[in-house]
Amino acid sequence: MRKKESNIFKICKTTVFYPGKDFMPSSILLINKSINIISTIFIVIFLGFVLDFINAGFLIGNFGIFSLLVYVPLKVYLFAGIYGSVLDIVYGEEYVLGISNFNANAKKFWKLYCGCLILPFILFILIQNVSFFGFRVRLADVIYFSNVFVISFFIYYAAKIKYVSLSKKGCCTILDLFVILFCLCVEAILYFLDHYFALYEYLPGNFVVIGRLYVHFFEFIYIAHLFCNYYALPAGSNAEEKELFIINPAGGGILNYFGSFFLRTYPPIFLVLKALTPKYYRIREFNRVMWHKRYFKKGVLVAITSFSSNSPDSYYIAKEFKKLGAKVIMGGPHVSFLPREALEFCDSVVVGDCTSVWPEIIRDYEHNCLKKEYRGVFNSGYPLPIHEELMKAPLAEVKDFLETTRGCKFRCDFCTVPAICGSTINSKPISEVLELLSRFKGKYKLINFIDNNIFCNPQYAKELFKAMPPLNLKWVSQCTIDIAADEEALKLAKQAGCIGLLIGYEINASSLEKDKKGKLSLADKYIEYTKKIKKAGINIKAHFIFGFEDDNFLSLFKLWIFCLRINPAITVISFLTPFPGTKIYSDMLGAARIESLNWRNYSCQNQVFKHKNINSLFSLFVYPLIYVFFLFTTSKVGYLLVIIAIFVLSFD
Ligand code: B12
Repeated sequence: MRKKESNIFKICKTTVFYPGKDFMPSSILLINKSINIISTIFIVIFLGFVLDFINAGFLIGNFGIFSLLVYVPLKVYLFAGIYGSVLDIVYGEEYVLGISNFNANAKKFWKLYCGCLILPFILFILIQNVSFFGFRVRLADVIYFSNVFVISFFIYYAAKIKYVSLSKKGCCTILDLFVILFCLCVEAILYFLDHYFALYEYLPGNFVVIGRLYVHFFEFIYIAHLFCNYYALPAGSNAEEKELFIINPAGGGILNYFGSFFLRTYPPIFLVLKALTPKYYRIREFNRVMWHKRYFKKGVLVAITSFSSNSPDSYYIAKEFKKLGAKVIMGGPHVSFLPREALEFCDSVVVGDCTSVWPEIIRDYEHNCLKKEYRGVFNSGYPLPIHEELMKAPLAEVKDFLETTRGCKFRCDFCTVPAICGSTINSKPISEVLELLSRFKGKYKLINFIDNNIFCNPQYAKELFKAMPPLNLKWVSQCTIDIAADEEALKLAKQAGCIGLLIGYEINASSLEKDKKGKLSLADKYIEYTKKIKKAGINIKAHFIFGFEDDNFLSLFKLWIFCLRINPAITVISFLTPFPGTKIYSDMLGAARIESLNWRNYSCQNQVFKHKNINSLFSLFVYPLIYVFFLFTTSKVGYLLVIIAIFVLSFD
């Protein structure tokens, strides 16, 4: 006869220890889901940490109680935005926490958090001179308790909604309560360790503060789940709906990986696909996200854009979606040259431009007859639907897809553009460019043209520059240095608002690469042309490449001296990378010189091929130092960063 089990044990049995129908008890799943969500909003935790850090480390010390005038509004914005966005994520309204919906949510819920954050401070002012067990309450304590207060207020607010109460059966298991209490305790312990035993003096970078914030937000999301599971699904979200997931996975290489979250621009391809996809598709965008398995979904169409350095992430995501039965299409400058490799992971590949084939792909998808490969016409110009989409899409998205020409007059053997665009140079109708730019007038101070080379069609460029002054826009773009040979073009560019050009110098005047034809043969004129561009009042972001045939550490030193003479606004030194589709890729492959085909390393920051003078292991450790050394010692921005660093470090 089985022994009569006590209540607690029964509950634990059902919720934790004994596998019921679903192996994983709801709480464990909830913990897992909450960790998933929290890591997609890591940027907010980081912002919360920076806010607390600046407040505790600077504002309070210098402005005392007045620091609250800065701290509280920012904290309200952060919590209100998080609160609303967690609800969005839990309901499936949004998959990813985007800045746009974050702002919208902050506006929606700020009053709620204004109340709960101000209350503790009023209390503080009242109990200023009171001490508890010999501890005098300090402002920092109040800041901490305000966080706990937020959680408790969140519970009250959610419980206030009649539909749901903690006591409702199945709403909250013992384990859930244990998880919440456990987190609150961990938070309290971390707080006291931090504040009363100065743990931060032992641990670098205040891990304790960010750890405490992480736990704090975890609680937040965990409780959000507990309540939201019982809300009715919002109107309008139906399962029949056709969904298109557009994904731009994070790039490879440390700089690119974190750059992907903080600095990444809005991928132009997203706007192209949105313009060409029928409006009855619900489109979900994944650009600046740390990918998580909770994003995988069956029954959807998935479009993944990949260049070499993010292709391993792209392949992993494609494979997992395909396993679920979703249909996966890939495209971009990497898979266009290695379609067979991509087809091992996805259903279809678009080689070249998708504008001419995407409507056919949608049709084939809806008739369940997708082909393995779709050959788009490379560089197929600027179809009107895309311009129309750009004319109505949010400026925050369009600003990263301002393109006047596509293609380049040079055919450098390390660049993919000649293979992507062929010898044709496509110029967008100037009327369309001006119409689009007029949307930015008075709204954006600075815009960026993504042209590979804004001076690839000099006639067109000068005509455009002549028409731009009335827009009163400042702009930057990529350009080849031969613009300096055309005084008129340089003057017109400046009058049109050009303040900076990214110029691919690639080599210095003493490099043997200059004997090759093309833009590198201009190397002897680099100093003269640089002076002309600077004299025209245009800043230079100088890009150099290390790793050419005869490069060695002496040539690197000469390159450094050359950069000092150029003294651009920013110096960027990349490592020669044989991208698929480039001449050096096929040459090196043919000569069996490629050492690594781990595409993550194809981010211009790693040596992936054998070099007679440079050892790849050596460059692995030295390249980041070379990158920073060249930036800090040869460029104006570098000098500024050094001064700021000295200023901040001299603060202690
Ligand atoms: C704008 C641009 C950028 C922008 C934004 C790129 C983005 N997509 O988010 C910024 C400045 C951020 C950037 C950064 C880098 N870039 Co860049 N960039 C370009 C540039 C000039 C234009 C790309 C673009 O957006 N064109 C407009 C859109 C509409 O066209 P598209 O992206 O080319 O896509 C077309 C087709 O490929 C296809 N397609 C593309 N994706 C998909 C997806 C699907 C599902 C389908 C069906 C079709 C499809 O259809 C599109 C048009 O119809 C290209 C050069 C070029 N002309 O292609 C280099 C280029 C893509 N960049 C390149 C590189 C190497 C980089 C960096 C690694 C450089 C570095 N050192 O850091 C970084 C990577 C940063 C990161 N993301 O992590 C290389 C890529 C080579 C490779 N095989 O990987 C290129 C080709 C330049 C070159 N000279 O070789 N870049």
